[in-house]
Amino acid sequence: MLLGDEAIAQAAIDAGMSGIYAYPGTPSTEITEYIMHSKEAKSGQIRAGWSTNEKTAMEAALGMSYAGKRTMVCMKHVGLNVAADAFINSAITGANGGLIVVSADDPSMHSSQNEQDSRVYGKFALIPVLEPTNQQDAYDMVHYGFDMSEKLGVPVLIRITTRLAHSRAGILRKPTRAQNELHLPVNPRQFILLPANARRQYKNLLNKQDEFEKYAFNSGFNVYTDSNDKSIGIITTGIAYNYLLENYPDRIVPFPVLKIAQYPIPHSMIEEIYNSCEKLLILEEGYPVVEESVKGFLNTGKTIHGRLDGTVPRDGELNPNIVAVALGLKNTRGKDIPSIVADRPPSLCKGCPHIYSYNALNEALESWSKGRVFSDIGCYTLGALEPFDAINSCVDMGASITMAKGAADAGLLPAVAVIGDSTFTHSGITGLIDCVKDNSKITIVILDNETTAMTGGQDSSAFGRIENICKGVGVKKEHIIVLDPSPKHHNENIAIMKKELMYEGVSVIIPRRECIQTALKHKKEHKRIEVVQMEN
Ligand SMILES: Cc1ncc(C[n+]2csc(CCOP(=O)(O)OP(=O)(O)O)c2C)c(N)n1
Ligand code: SF4
Repeated sequence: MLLGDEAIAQAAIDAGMSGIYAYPGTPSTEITEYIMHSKEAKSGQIRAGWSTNEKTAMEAALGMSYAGKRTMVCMKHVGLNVAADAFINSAITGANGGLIVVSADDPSMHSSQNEQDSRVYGKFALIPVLEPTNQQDAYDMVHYGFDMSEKLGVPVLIRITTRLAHSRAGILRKPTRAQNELHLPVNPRQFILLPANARRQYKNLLNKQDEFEKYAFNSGFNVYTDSNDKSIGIITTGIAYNYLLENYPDRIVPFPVLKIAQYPIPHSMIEEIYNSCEKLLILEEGYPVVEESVKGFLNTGKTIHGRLDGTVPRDGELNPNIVAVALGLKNTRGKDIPSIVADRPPSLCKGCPHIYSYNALNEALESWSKGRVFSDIGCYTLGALEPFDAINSCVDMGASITMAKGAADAGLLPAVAVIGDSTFTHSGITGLIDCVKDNSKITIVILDNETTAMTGGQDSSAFGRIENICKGVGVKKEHIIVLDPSPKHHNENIAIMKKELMYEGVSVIIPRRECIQTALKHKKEHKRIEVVQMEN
């Protein structure tokens, strides 16, 4: 019984993958964690670990593919924005060893800033996309994806969504196979994207598009199931297929159904269902990608229902009930939530070091008007909520420092950036270099809880090195100040913050105390080791 994420991870191990690169992000994190904890990774047969961000992960995976080995790179959907430069260009260089990119989308934004649909990125890069319907598909598609990547010489994108990543099913495994031997690309110039080569490589990619579609037609992942009642034809993508089946107790849908799980969409399959049915209903998790493309190439006036005409809500994830309503079936929504169940907004853990940093910062800023604290993404984003009401922005990883810089350039003084230690290395450092170059008048607070807490406590790339990094990029030594964010240092911390807020240059304050949750975990591990040692 494996989570969708775990099924992908186990498949990668079984399929002879040599290395996985990733930056954590819900709902993709468990793929890498599963492989990191595997015996293959622990014995050094598979390279597994966290990268500093999604772009470095994507590039390292491309390097491993260049060297002829199978590799995977995993991220949440917004991570693909960070990796996009390398990702799009990897379609042009092509792959040597099998290269799979897994992007985990989060429709309904359970833990994300947006609900972008990674299938669009696949189309943009012009590479094959696989979208599992269930956990077994996810497992099988990794094997298939590595083979396709090696045969066609391109990276393959696997797009999953939250419910698939985080629900379990029984998996039938395939026999394990050996890893590839080290072998360099046959064409030694394919990875050199100088214009003359890039033009050739791009034409190669364009010439492969028909073959990609043939693969999608023949793989068996896209399935057309006919039925006598042609009053409506239903197209589903990914997990939406399950939501459709759940509406029929015997799992037999009385209408023709086209299940799409591999792209580019085979046009002939779409034409078949379109031509044989009176109208279509398109059910897809995320953007109306298939709907728009069907409307685009089969615009002969038949009704096509889906997200664009409001039959299915334009935003948010699907569920069996939304599908029931779209089909005019009985509304299967359960009972209303009883009023005794109160909404519980997320909050910082009791004793979290971020609490004391915000308490001090709020007091230090009392003599200035509100609206000058640019924050970032991590547990500390909860400083936006009551009782703190301490921050004024959260846009994308790294944006705190650069937005504060822009605001300071515009004359908002003091301008403050608040960023976590992992987010700082992910994409804050480059912004800091801009600030140093311009001697921007900003105060940067790097909340160092010595972990990547929000995604479950992964190691932070700059552990023990933040001051040196700041010094190394040119922040003046006397304006790099480490604090202990605890109540007993409250007044002292306010005084230091006030002083740095007055400084007309780049100032970095580093409140440092370990996250309560990882501290507890480390304490338990320590105890366990002591018990084992005593028993021995
Ligand atoms: C581009 C991108 N990648 C990954 C994530 C997922 N994510 C959200 S916050 C975060 C890191 C938080 O770590 P840190 O900055 O140290 O703050 P903490 O949670 O420890 O307070 C990650 C990986 C994301 N939102 N965006
Ligand atoms: S997990 Fe750690 S950083 Fe996040 S709120 Fe809890 S104590 Fe704070």
